[in-house]
Amino acid sequence: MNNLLFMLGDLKQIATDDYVGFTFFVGCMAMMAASAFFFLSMGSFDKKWRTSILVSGLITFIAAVHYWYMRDYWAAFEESPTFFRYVDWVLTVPLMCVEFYLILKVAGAKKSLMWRLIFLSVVMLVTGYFGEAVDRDNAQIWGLISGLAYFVIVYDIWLGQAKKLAVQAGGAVLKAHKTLCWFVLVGWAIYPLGYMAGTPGWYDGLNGAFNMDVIYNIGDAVNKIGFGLVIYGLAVAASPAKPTDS
Ligand SMILES: *C/C=C(C)/C=C/C=C(C)/C=C/C1=C(C)CCCC1(C)C
Repeated sequence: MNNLLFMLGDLKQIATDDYVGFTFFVGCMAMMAASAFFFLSMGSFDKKWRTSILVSGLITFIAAVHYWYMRDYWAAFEESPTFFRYVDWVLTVPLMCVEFYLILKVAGAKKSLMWRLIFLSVVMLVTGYFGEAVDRDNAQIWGLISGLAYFVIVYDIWLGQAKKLAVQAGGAVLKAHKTLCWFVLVGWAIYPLGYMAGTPGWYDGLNGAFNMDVIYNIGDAVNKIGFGLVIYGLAVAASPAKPTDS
């Protein structure tokens, strides 16, 4: 923790063969660019979509700030910035749950749905953190509990209450909901792969062929920016065309 505070704001060089550091750097840029895009596009949408777009921008912006620090941390120590990583996730993943709620509000989604998803996501992340940082010897047990919370989220949005609301809403909302569901099922599944690459007892035999941070960085770019673009697409599809658009 002392090291952590010591190096903040320090600018370090990225070695040309440091591909992990490179993905932190590119990730940071991509998150910044996406944030600018979402924030600047907000004004052009119908009022009811602005909060959703704002949240998309907040997700990538929070990630951009964390990537800034993670990039530095990696450059200084060549060590996984696990602490920053999980602080980032514990802020941004609940915001992704809020996105589900926001788009389903038109069909009468209740706050309880949002809190349920947020709670599950926090359980998923806190147990993951324990396996990765606190109690690595039991990484498999923590990973299993985390995975269970993940499955409940997947169930809720694909088949549970959220799904019913999406069907009620129909049209562009249903379509966007479906796409977000795919992101959670396939895009989020990237993370347990990273976890297994970074904790003992899974595919140790491959001897570091996969780098946990690279996998996480790819997952973040796909999911955070992808999620935001789905919401953006929904806002475009569901906003009445202005006369000047023709
Ligand atoms: C923007 C960040 C996102 C969308 C992060 C998502 C993270 C996960 C879905 C992590 C899931 C994990 C498991 C399902 C089991 C192993 C431990 C985790 C935390 C890596």
